[in-house]
Amino acid sequence: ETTASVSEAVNYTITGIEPGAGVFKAAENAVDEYELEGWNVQASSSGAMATALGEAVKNEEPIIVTGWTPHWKFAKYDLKYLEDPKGVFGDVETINTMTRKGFKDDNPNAYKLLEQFEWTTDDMEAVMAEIEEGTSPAEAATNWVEANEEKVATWTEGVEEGTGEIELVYVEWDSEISSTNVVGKVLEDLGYTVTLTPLDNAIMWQAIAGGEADAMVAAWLPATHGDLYEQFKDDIDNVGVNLTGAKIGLVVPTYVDIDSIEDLEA
Ligand code: PBE
Repeated sequence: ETTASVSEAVNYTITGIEPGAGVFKAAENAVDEYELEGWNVQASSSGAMATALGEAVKNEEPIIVTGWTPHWKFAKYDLKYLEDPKGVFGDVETINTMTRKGFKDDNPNAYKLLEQFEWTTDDMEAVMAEIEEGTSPAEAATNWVEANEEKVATWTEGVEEGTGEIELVYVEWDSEISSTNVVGKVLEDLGYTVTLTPLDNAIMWQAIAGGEADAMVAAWLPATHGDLYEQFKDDIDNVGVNLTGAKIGLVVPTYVDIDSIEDLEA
């Protein structure tokens, strides 16, 4: 397979996800930066992208998707990131926790839990894999919390039980479905009534900055959500890192015979 045939076979299309996602915007920047004239980043959803990827792998057809780590797809399929010599997709990142201003004073114990919440890509991928196999997010979160008592104990250390309502906002990306459900479960076990509200990316940030929601654990920095962080940082409380080793980029099955975004043909 020549590189031209890969470009042609995918119809000069990158299979994207929700247009509000950082990785979608970065893919559009990559089309500009690498001068991929005639290429299109197709708006879709995280679920539909995963379905399209699964179909392509089943038929051994070329496909290029907007991808990210942590994600179950790397365990399920043989995939690779395309090299990005221009650095459009940024480097290895962290996922961060943000609350509305004032949440710390209103709810010091829940805040402390959020401050102490930190896990690994393996932890997150374990929850994601169970959801991918058909377990509901709430149940997968409960199972993970029960199987990881020691780690959860480091998050709840010195945290007193509480009451009242806490609203967590998130986007329905596989990674954030997992993290938000796990944190929600731990807060529930501490006595809180927790609501999980899925939103579009920009609206999630806005909800925290405007004080309409309490917290989120879904901020990918410095690059993926860098624009939103700049826009809202003065009006939110940056609690800190909850995961290191996150990454975004263009992802292809290993049988696709190109290695770099530079191999794509205009
Ligand atoms: N993602 C998953 C998000 C952040 C988490 C990589 C799809 C994004 O691109 O904004």
